[in-house]
Amino acid sequence: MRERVRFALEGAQGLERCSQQFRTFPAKMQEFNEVNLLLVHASPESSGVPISDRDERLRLSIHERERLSRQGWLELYAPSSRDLIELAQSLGRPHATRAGGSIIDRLVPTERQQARPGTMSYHLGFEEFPFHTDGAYLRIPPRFILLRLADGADSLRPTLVCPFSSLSLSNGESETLTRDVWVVRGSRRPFLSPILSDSTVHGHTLLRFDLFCMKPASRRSEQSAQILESALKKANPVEVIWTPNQALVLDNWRTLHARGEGPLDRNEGRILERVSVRSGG
Ligand SMILES: O=C(O)CCC(=O)C(=O)O
Repeated sequence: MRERVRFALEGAQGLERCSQQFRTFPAKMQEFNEVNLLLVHASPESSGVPISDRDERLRLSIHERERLSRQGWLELYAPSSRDLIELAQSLGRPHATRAGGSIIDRLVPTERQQARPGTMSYHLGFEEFPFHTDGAYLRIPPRFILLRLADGADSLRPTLVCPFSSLSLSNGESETLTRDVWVVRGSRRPFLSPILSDSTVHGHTLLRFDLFCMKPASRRSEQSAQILESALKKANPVEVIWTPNQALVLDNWRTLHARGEGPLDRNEGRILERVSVRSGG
């Protein structure tokens, strides 16, 4: 049984905008005062979204940071795109996924013929997306991915979330994932990387997995994909059902996500906003 996540937003909808600066659910507003996080601001010129001049910026409470760190993902209340950017700023440095692009991507299910080469839609169209990490083609993939249902959008498709730690791999299987080498393409120069790397970012074990930009460097390395795929088949992912003003934060270095099944073979009005965040910590 998948854990189903649905937002109880009704009570939050009527909040004044000044209360919404605290972004979080009403019951958690007092936690805001606990916050004392370093903010690293995105450069406004690289964003299509205005960066706020307010003194108070939305940020994760200590309690939410702790939950994100424990679970590898977190749901949040973000009533606007600007809120999403501010939350992203509180986690690190938001950046465009493609050079010259906007800081906020709009993810719209697209049929194969119309999709940009290199994207998952190009290979899969309206189908489900398999479990992956985002930006796997980058030497250092974004640390955090923030997703939000765009204003006016609607979707019956869930996003599935699966923290690596929930896969309960044996030590031997984790070692294979750390040892087997893959060729990663999609950025300027291909490079080699294992699926689980201890050496990419000091002090972190980084998970990289996207079979559309990674190929085993040798027959032997195929074993690591089999290990991960078989563990994912048995996994019990969290199923996030999208509702208005809902946002999701993923620790992209240790949590996989997937696009769930849709009821229709066309886009039913789903638009997700996505912000990628660089952060060392
Ligand atoms: O649509 C979703 O639920 C997730 C989208 C996704 O996985 C992606 O674009 O990388």
